Amino acid sequence: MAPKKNDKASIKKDIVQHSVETLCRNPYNLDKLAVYQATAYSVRDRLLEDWNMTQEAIHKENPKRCYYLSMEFLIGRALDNALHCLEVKDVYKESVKDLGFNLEDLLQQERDAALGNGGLGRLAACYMDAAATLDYPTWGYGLRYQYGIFKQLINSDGYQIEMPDYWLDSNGNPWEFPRNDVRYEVQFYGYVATKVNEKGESRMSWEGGDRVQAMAYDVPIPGFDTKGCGNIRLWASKSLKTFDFASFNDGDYDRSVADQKNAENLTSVLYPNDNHLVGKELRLKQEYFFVSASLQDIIHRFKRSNCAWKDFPDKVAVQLNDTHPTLAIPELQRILVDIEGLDWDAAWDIVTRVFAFTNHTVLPEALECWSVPMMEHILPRHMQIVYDINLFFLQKVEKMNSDRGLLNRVSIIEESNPQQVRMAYLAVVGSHTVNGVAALHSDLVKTELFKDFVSYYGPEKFINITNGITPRRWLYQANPDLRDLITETLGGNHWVTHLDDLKGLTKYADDADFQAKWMNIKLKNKVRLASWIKANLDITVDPRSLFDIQVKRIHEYKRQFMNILGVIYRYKNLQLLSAEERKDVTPRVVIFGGKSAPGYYVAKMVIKLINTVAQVVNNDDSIDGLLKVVYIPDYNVSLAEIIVPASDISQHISTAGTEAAGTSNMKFVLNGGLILGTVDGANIEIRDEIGEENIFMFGTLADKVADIRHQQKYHGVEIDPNLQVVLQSIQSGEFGGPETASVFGPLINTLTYGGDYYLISADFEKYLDAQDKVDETYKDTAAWAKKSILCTAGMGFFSSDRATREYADKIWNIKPVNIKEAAV
Ligand code: H53
Repeated sequence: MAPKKNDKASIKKDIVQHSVETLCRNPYNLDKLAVYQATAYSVRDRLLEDWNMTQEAIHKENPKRCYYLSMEFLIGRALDNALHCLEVKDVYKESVKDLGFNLEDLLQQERDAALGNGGLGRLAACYMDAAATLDYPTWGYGLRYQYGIFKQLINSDGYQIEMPDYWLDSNGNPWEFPRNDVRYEVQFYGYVATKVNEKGESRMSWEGGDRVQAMAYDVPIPGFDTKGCGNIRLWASKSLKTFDFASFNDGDYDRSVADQKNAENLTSVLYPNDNHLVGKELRLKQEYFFVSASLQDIIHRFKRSNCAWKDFPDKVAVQLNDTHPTLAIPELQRILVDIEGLDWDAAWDIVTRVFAFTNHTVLPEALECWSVPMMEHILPRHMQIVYDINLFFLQKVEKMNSDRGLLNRVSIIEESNPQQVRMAYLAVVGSHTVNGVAALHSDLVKTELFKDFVSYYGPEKFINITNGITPRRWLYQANPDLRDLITETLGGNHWVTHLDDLKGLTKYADDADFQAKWMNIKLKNKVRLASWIKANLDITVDPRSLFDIQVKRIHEYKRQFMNILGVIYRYKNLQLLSAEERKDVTPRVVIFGGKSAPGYYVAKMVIKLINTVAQVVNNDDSIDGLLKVVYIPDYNVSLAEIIVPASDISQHISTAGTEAAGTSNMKFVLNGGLILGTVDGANIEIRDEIGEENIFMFGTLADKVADIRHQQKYHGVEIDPNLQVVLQSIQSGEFGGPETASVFGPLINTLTYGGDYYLISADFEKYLDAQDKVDETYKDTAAWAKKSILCTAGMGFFSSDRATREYADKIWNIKPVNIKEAAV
């Protein structure tokens, strides 16, 4: 087949053809949605050529491959990204214009693929982008949820309301290829029997129970400046049993389709918790369904290459994105021992050379533990295998050190009632390498979370790979004006795939002309966001104000509560100022966004407080518009693309030692936004790269947090005097009246009676000081511009290309595939 041409006439012809032949629409009566879809199909055709070529190249070369197993991929929209990666955006813009449409309008028709909660899922998407760009033989595996992360509405009382995200609505999804021929059976429940195989050996066998089917859907992931195109294979659950005619004929219509519905429910919804375990049976089934289908597929591909099992680790690397896919460890052991007939030790040697595990959190509430009775019920054979893995591991530990306390501490089984399987420990024992996601976090992983494992295995098994973000989506696509200025200044777009090139901007940091251009672009991006806010929320904000943004999941450890308490403090101070004094005030727009887990009461109260404060502040004419508060509902990837380029300051203010890395911090700084942040996660490395004079850092250090908590436990919390004033104003009903004030009682109690676990009071004064410094610095436009330029210039290290290369070299041991050569 002749390759698709990228001239205007061919593109227009393709779009019209898809309108008629794929969508069955009359070309003279097309709406935006139809033209978006036809355009998407035409782009998909072009991507498909690269996809096929890449897969063929990998097939021919048959190198070692890596599989990235992640329960979440927060991809966002695909069309704009594909147009940029294929470098055809301009010609497409003109083509659809000729057809009477505006490309930017069409892009808005696409629904986000929001198959993730937050940082972990977005990181997976950034790594797939980098792997495709770097031509690595890497595939992602995930689940094709019918409902992505819920849609968030904010009601008129300021509360979060959740609505289902049925993203695969009747319009279909042009960005996936259903693979009707790629299906596997997945088993649940049942019992374990002993069977004699053809060699006369006695083997365990998992019998009975229920079975569902996993069907593959492939999502192409375009690379940049390459013919390569990556792939994420998502599994959907289907029923193995077709329509039940007996029930149907009996008139029991519900029952006739019940099996089908039950099976399909398995991959119906994404669990909406970020950094928090829920422990529901359906979630455990999702996790097993996911790893079972993925491993069957990986093994099927491996077997086609006619290699022996002993070569499996030389052909296959599997990265576990957090503990969610950890059942892959006992599952591979089961396949090798029960089905393939390997002896236990040979199988375990293979398993432990295949898997590697990324830890993304040290928060106790996020560490997955599954109850033993539940696991025994759903996965009886796996439970036995986990017991055996644990037994052999503990025997080895005991040989080295017979301290009973140690055995208890490292046991994969927690001796609680009921017993629990500690998934993170299983992941450590079954993997050859464990990595944290930022330097401080990896340190805490070694010295606290897995301390005993480090003394058993030695420190080499535990490494750090600091997270990275893709510059394609997060600068090249989201900030076209800055992209063009950088490209013009650096003399080409080599930087898009070699982000260290941004260093070249350093020499323009003091150049007044360059500063003016730079700040003008920032202003333009702020105008764009201000227009969005006006159009969608009917709030007027002045783009010349300082834009101060905190957008991320709402969680106590991220301390959005501290931010809004600081806003109240600012508001009360403004009220006290004379007209003369006000002239000296830097006007601010404080912008929040983010979803709370539906069952997370305290986080939902924080949202309510922010909206209640916004209501009062935004309607108070006496403060001369010097402060505005905006809550952007339904924060998602597409909104981030508008929000991130518009920040002057963004806040990353987690209690030290709680945010593993953070990745939105990187996105803001890459776009010339300064950070107000704590000494936590990747903020620290960002400071090291851009220079401490270009970041506002404050707060208790991680190694002091435990002491303060201890102090508070025995001596109570000493509430900061400024904070006291703020809390009193909430309690007195200044925000929302006396009835609303009582609603905030439980929230305020988290600081007082609760023991202020996240150290808001302890950090409050330093936080306010840092905010003062921000205000002062912003008054000097040239100094600010210089900092902003140096921020972007220093961000080379945080490219997902660097991070993915580190995974490839230090963990996966894979090399890029030569796609161009294979294509000839
Ligand atoms: O993973 C991000 C980190 C971030 C961390 C986040 C995360 C989740 O989004 C969900 C579960 C989990 O264990 C960790 O909170 O700090 O940047 C990617 O590594």
